[in-house]
Amino acid sequence: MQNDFFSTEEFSARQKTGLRRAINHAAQNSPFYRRLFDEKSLNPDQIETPDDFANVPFTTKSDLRQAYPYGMAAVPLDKILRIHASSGTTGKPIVAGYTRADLECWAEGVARICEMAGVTSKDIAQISFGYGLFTGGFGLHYGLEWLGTTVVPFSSGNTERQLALMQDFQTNVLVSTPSFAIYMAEAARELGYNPRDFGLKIGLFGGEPCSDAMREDIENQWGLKATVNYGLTEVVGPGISGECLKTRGMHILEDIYYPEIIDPENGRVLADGETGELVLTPMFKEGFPVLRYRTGDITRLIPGPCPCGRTTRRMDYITGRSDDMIIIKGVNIFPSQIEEVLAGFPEVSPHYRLVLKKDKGFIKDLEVQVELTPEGFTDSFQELEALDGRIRQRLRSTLSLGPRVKLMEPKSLERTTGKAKRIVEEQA
Ligand code: DLL
Repeated sequence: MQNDFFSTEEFSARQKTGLRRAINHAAQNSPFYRRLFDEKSLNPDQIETPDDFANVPFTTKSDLRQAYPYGMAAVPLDKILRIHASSGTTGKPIVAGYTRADLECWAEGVARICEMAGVTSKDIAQISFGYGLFTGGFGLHYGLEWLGTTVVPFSSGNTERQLALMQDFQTNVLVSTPSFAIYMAEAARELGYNPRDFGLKIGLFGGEPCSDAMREDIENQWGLKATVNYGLTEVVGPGISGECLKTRGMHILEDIYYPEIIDPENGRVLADGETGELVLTPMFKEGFPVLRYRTGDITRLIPGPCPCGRTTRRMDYITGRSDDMIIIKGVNIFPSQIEEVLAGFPEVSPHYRLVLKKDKGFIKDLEVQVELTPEGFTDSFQELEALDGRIRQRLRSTLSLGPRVKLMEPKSLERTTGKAKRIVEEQA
């Protein structure tokens, strides 16, 4: 769509107007931002350039939690047409409310993401995200409808029926988390199907990280082209960025969402190419606006143009969340580093779990539970021990720390129909 091909000047002009609009709307209509601007003695009229914008304080997950349920609203509640919420792992949920204009902007944005991934009005897309407070189901649903695609709103779970309908309805686009796509392929094989016979053409995957190993597995199993898209409830839901068919990072809808990368330690804005925490400002949100929202997601803005010709900047794949960082014996580890090591072993499946043993708030021990593939499984104790040793050694050289490794039988780790839960905490 045309906005993805704007010139740099056009983006700058739109962002300037968009940021002004976002600041004025928040400062005038959101009690949360009115108070914040007062407290910091910030005059919204003096924030004109991106440099001035760096003076606006960040908004955090904890701010949104404290505003539960309607403290972030900037319009009367009768203007809110829909509410979504994200549960997170602890504390109160985060609430997002959408006006009619917000819902339209969201749907159009998601439609752009789907189109970039090669989906057209001729396709039939099965949505295997949960429909409910989670933004995945409804977000993709209205975006795909906007594009004119036929939508099968299956929702998550009930895999056997899901597969049967996929076959009957000639679904050719699968919309789910990457881990559910892997699980469905496994379930299909168990039921005697070859996943490739379903004729899936494109996968729209999001809601959680999709490592190269997961992508390869999904593409090989289903014979489809896997694309990844990104978003979060606090800013809108899915539809903030997504891959084109070149699959070299996710194009951000920069005319709607203003991206910044900051150093998570000191909040300094980093240049394109530098890795840090993604901060987003939705520029046209009416219902529950946020300014400079700290997503917690670690990534970078990829410098240079994309070979697809779109001019929107791309963000790289999320390598971790700043709050997912595991600090053990003074060493900082991201789960994605462990995942990368495991991907180098053909004997192990993409299913793994990190068990953290905690004592008085500190992580005392890390156990990496790794599931073997049926081909990697053996009765030979010696072979298993040797594999365990090789994995441990590779982890030690990557992480500067040797966690315990526990090899698990094939299909023994729990599967989810939504986002995979990789980290489990236990009290020592
Ligand atoms: O997961 C929105 C979404 C739904 C995006 C469906 C794409 C598809 P939340 O439940 O609020 O919203 O979770 C947001 O999930 O901050 C990231 O940490 C993570 N996440 C989402 N997409 C990706 C992705 C939805 N493509 C949180 N890669 C975000 C890595 C992702 N992490």
